[in-house]
Amino acid sequence: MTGPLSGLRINIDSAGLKRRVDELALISEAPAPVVTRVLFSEADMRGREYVRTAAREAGLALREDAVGNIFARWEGSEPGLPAVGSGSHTDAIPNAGRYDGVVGVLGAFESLAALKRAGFKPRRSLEVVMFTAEEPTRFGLGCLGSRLMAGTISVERARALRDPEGRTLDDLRAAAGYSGSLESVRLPKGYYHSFVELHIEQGPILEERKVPIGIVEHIAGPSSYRVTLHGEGGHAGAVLMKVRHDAMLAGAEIALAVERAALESGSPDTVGTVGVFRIEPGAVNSVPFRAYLEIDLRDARLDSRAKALADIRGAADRACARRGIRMEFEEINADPPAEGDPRTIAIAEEVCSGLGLRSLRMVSRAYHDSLFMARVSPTTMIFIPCLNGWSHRPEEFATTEHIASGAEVLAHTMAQLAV
Ligand code: HGY
Ligand code: MN
Ligand code: MN
Repeated sequence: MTGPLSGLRINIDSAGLKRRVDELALISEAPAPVVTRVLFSEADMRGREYVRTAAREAGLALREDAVGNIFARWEGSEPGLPAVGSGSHTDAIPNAGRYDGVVGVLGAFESLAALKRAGFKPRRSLEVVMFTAEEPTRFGLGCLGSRLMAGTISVERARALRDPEGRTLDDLRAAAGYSGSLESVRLPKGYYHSFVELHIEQGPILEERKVPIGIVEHIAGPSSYRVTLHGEGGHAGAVLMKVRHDAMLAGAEIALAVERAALESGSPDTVGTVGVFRIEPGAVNSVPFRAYLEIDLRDARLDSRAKALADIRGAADRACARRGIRMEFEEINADPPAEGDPRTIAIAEEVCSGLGLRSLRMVSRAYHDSLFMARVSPTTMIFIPCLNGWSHRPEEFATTEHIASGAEVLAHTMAQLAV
């Protein structure tokens, strides 16, 4: 390390970090090895308690905001200065793995604990955030906590969100013990000097290239849509094919149009997924009268994402016209991509070379809370490899060595930013 940190000897307690990741994985709505922790579920609440304990063990001071973002802070010698931030999430979609988000929360706690053990004295405060609702499972919209912190979602829109049982954000956060105005979640301007999130890559590139660290210079822009299709039901034996208005088949055509539009968008980064597809009444001998789909469409560039969406909408309109189906096509979210901050990226790269670790600049195709932190602070992400690029499945895996390297790079990067 160069400059004021040259004598800093940071030792990551890799065994302790791995143990904590494995302990948190056991806090789940599903039996091991499956991890599921949906926002404000009983498992999420137990997971939050685990995070609070881990933060205290790392010697950090805790506060929580009105929607349950948890802030773990190490006050610097000049506490009035904008802080250096890090963090990620611990909520998990159904049938998830144990590393997505968790590495960036528990790993950041360990990074700060290692800096404390090394005798580092930060000028700027260092703060780790456990963001509420990074996953869209509860309300259909991801990154709710960081969107509210960054002010990229209106309080009215957040208040209008409903979960599948019709419960509101206000209902659920009150039941979880959170109060205060949603307006208070927004960060004051310039709150963070910089923000660096540690995360598994959720893709195969680092593993394929045998590179231990990725540094994110661009986060793809996510969008999602909900489609409701109204057809005509009836007896599977009695309604002849020529007179049917089968909502499920219209949905099937739309799902295939999503795949075709992503493949033909002209950009290698366009990805389209129909991850939710429900039909009613759901009886083998009854023609589906209604279908409901949710479409996830992303790209590193807005123009090719827009082209893919136009193709999908056109195909959907044609399929519904031909089949006599009424369609409601509603945008849930359509966010622009984010750029990593060049100076923060350069510091992370310099840290890697100082540690003798190869690094690779990358695009993140998954979205993260950093997508929204980049709206309010110079931001980058540190990626570590994961087995076969797998994520959002129980086979998700990252080695203890890679997790520790990620935490070590994060520690040095945050220290460089905090002096
Ligand atoms: O879907 C995503 O990209 C993130 O993992 N929630
Ligand atoms: Mn995820
Ligand atoms: Mn994640």
